[in-house]
Amino acid sequence: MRQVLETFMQPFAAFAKLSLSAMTGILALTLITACGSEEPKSDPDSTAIYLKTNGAEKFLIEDGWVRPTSGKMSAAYFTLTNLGQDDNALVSLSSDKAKAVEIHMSEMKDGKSTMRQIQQLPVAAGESALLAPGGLHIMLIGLEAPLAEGDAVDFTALFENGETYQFQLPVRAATSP
Ligand SMILES: [Cu+2]
Repeated sequence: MRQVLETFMQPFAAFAKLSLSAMTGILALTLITACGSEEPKSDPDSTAIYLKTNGAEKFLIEDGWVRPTSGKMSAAYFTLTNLGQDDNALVSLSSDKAKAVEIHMSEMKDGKSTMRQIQQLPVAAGESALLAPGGLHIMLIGLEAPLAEGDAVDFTALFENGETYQFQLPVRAATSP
């Protein structure tokens, strides 16, 4: 009788073992999911983009955005910080969404807002350049298609030292005019 009972119990013991390991797996999955929700990507306030060379952070782009438009021109704004040890300058930009991308400066002239192209944007080591409405901005000229909120624009930036970086900015309405 004892022999029979042991044989009978064996499958239950195996089942108990299996379900314990399955539960451990479920617990691990839950932890991964919980950690995943803390990634900066899902945080709408986190807009820091690090431009790296061989793993070293060289530039930081913060609060970047592109103005939505149904026309052929738009502007991009961000704060660019030079994290490197050497002075540098943003020399040129390009984007697959626009025929030309220029660095511009807005100015008031005789009571009128005008803008002019500037050849390069210097950023000293440890310093930041602020691009914002009414001042420095990145001009997108000859847009291939309208830019709507929720879209994203890819840029390639060339710096004075010959390094190029790629980054993406979201299209969104201005938070301040
Ligand atoms: Cu402009």
